[in-house]
Amino acid sequence: MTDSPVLITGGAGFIGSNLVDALLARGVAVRVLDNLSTGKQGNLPRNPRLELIVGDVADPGCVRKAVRGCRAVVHLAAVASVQASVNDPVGTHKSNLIGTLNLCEAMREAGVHRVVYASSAAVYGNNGEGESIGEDTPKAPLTPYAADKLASEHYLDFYRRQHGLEPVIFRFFNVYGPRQDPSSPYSGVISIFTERARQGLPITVFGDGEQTRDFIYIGDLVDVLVRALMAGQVESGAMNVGLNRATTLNQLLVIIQDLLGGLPSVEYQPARSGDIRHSRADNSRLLARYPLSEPTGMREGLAKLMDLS
Ligand code: NAD
Ligand code: UD2
Repeated sequence: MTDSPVLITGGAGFIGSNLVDALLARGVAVRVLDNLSTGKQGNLPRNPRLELIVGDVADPGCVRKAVRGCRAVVHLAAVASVQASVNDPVGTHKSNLIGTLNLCEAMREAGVHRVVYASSAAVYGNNGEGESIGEDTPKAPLTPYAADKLASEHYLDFYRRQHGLEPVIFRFFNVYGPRQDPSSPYSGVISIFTERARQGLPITVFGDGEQTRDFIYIGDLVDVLVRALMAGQVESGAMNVGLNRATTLNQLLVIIQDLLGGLPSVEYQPARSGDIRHSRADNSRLLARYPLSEPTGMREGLAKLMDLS
């Protein structure tokens, strides 16, 4: 194995910092490029094999410097909040699309081929609701965030055809686990519920709590990301990353209550406008390529997240 680092853009964030830990544990050197907008230096371990470049993917010079000498890239840097993209489409576009283009150009120049990309189930909008959503479901990017994710997929595919890039495009469903930031009302529901439950603060459910999501534990996601980085060959086309399992918010709350031995008050408010009722990944393409032997169950994942296992 060469000693050149894997570059993780957005490596100081929730998913990125968990991936950093996994790669370092496997003896892989890591370079992180992060502007620390939502990521934190404190998410990263002190390790001589880890280098942090504080900089912006929207800055081509900075991306060029970060890519130089790397063996592969995992591109996670983005403004991950859909609401932020609705409030500031131009500002978030610089991170979420221009950042991807800068990376493609820098990789082409440096002769780096492999890039694992974090797209999102948001590209499907409300299509496929109630079914398990396959990759060929018509796309309906309803927000600037989703439009930039889908456009990034297309640009990566252009660089694959034109310049020999090897993109692995993953559409993440709902990821949860340690270091997911609960501080915004639009943070992942599990990070909000568990944080509030532990602090004894009231919990708000938008709607009747019977909406479902396909939650995947960060450890399982990271495992897939590492395998995609190391894979000999990759195929074109995007892959859903989810477990094809539906969990209601009410079921989540029961498990959290069970694990903590109680729950603060739970208030049901009207559903958020535009909220998706059911979201579940058809993950057959993923499983054919990266089988998940025993994905983490909800109870086990929530226990790990709350440090109870
Ligand atoms: P996060 O906010 O914790 O991580 C994003 C990281 O990117 C942060 O460290 C942030 O500081 C950094 N960043 C943002 N803009 C940047 C820029 N212009 N230049 C450099 N760094 C920048 O969010 P996350 O949940 O870890 O998300 C990681 C990726 O996965 C994102 O691309 C997100 O859109 C995607 N995703 C996440 C989920 C999920 O459930 N968490 C679902 C679908 C897709
Ligand atoms: C996820 C992504 C979003 C986008 C979308 C695409 C996260 C955090 N969000 O949104 O970026 O990709 O998928 O489909 O990954 N809820 C409550 N109480 C709370 C918070 C949330 O009831 O305090 C509800 C919320 O209304 C929704 C469900 O919980 O019905 C899940 O919300 P979420 O923001 O975790 O995830 P989602 O799927 O809406």
